[in-house]
Amino acid sequence: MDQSKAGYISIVGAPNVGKSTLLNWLVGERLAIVTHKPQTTRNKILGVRTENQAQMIFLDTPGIHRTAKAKLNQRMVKRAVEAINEADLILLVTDASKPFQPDEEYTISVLEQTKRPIILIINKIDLVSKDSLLPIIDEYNKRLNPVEVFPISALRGENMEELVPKIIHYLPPNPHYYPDDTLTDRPTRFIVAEIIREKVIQLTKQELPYSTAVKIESFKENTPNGIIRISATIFVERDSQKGILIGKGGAMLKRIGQMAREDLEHYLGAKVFLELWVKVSQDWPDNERSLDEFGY
Ligand SMILES: Nc1nc2c(ncn2[C@@H]2O[C@H](COP(=O)(O)OP(=O)(O)OP(=O)(O)O)[C@@H](O)[C@H]2O)c(=O)[nH]1
Ligand SMILES: [Mg+2]
Repeated sequence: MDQSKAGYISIVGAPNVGKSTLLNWLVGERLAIVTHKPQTTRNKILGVRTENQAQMIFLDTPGIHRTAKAKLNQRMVKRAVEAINEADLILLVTDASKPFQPDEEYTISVLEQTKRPIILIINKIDLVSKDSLLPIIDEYNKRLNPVEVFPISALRGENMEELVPKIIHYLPPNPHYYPDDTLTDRPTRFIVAEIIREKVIQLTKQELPYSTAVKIESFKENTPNGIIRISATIFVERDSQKGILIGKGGAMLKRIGQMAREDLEHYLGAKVFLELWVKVSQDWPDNERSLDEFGY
């Protein structure tokens, strides 16, 4: 019989490179929200995949970035650095379609301090030609000495099946840490709040995506008609943002609610009644107590 293996695999990289898309593919469920805007993920999100004797415990992380702007950003980067230190194996994700960015330079400088094995994932190869990959591989080989290099498309699932056996190869011998049918340690309420936040990010512009946090006020499952009743508050930083989020005659909030409800019904497999509120929490991204309250 094969030996039991288990380990933590941290998915790290600059913002917007496709870390959450990769996590969702690896676990076969949508655990992390995905948007076209950078700095979408704010927490460490654990996703478990168990294949026979091997248990892979993935940690999706916020994009590593330099701006020390708000306390929220500092906490986000701290979470990612923690995940690097907790990992048995690191999946470093980079975006092949973009020129080398300062945030990637910063990510490399953080990773230079770790002795843990790194698999370099060059993502979004569907957007580029093959020969543009060589300079990227060269640059990373010089700096970090990755144990493997994988050009993939997380969006299209290209080259991804080969990745899983490689990950298993680098896992240490360990008993499984979680029951084999575990998917995540995040409660349903967390994913529900994130799905609502995803819609806010997708539908709003400028600084608003970065100024919103979602808190689930109530989640009632066992109603007589089988409808799940969810009440949530979307927090913004300033009064002026509240008006924009609600929109003319409530149009924007209604669209957010509609899109979120459709997704939630799909995710929860039940009819959903969703009630949304908007409140101002003055400058919350810089307020430690608010960050604690919102789970950051
Ligand atoms: N074309 C293409 N787009 C991709 C691929 N993988 C991810 N994307 C897109 O890239 C954007 C960012 O993806 P995410 O998975 O949210 O990226 P992330 O690294 O988790 O971003 P943060 O959480 O903000 O750090 C989304 O619009 C994805 O659909 C890919 O392989 N090809
Ligand atoms: Mg993400």
